[in-house]
Amino acid sequence: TSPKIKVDLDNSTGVAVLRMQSPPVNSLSLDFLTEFCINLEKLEMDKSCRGLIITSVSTHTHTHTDTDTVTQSHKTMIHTITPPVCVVSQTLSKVSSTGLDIITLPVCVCVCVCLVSQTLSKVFSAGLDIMEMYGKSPERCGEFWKAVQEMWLKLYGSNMATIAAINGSSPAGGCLMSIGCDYRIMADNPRYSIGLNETQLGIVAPFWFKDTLVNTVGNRAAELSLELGLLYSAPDALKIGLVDQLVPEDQVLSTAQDTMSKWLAVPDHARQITKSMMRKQTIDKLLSNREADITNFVSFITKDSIQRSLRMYLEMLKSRKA
Ligand code: CO8
Repeated sequence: TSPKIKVDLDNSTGVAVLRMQSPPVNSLSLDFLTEFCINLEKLEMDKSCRGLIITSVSTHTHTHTDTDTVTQSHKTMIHTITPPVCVVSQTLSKVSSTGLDIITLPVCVCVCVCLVSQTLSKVFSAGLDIMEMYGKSPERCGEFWKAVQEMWLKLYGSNMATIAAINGSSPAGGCLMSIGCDYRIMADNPRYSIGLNETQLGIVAPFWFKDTLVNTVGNRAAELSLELGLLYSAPDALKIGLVDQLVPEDQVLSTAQDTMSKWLAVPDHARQITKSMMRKQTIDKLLSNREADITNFVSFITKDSIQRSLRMYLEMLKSRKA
């Protein structure tokens, strides 16, 4: 199977970019989480790596040639074109760079290479893979949950400076991954949402999800957000401090790179000790309750009523599509 994660470490800056590339929605399956943790561990041990940016991308390459009038699918595509690799007709590039009065575009000829697939470009991560929690044996559920814990422990406790470059929706486990980082930059697109929406699925975010959210947005916002299972649009997420900054979609990664240089200007040891001082208590709480947390998860998720909730949620996802 092809890798679900691609890591590029720039030795001159000491910054690694980890791209999630598991279509259609970067859901966190056991395989994905295992690969994620292996990559994180490698970077953690590599003394030349000081900063980590996590983002979503697909290697899907879309080549398109057309002589027709611009259609809806062209419009969608234009949004996802990454400028450096986009070769388009004069008219099209002009219009797309001015922010898009594309409805009035005339007949055009275009040849474009999209770096980001249409499905994946809308999603940072859809969170835990629901199929890993539905109809699985208790043993398998336990193994899966251990991998979820491991992902969070490694990320939340990382010595690297970590930035989430959130270039799409990021519900539930995707949000957990984002708030596990030191800083969050999200695409300024009101269609993208982020939050811990577990209650909407009829399940309960565990205490360490809750603790991470409280540490990020404070008790009251966390309480509202968890009880109602709220998914915040990017602008609303900024308002409550769930993300730190919004930037135009095509600048998410470059802003993360710029921001990272500020984080890396702080001496590593001072930043790391401070980070540990802020996060250690939360991490220790899970470390000392790890087995009990796995047992809780397994007995909760395998309950008939919870399985029914998950089935209904999956059906809702499918029907929404239809
Ligand atoms: N897991 C598995 N499959 C998924 C998931 C997921 N989390 N999300 C989407 N999919 C599937 C869809 O069913 C669909 O499958 P198919 O193509 O076979 O119909 C495919 O991925 C594409 O999905 P969409 O068509 O919905 O794609 P969109 O681009 O329209 O939307 C979204 C993308 C916004 C990400 C949307 O898919 C969505 O909202 N997904 C659900 C996200 C969600 O609610 N995740 C919660 C997971 S639970 C979790 O992370 C924490 C659980 C903590 C457990 C605690 C228990 C004690």
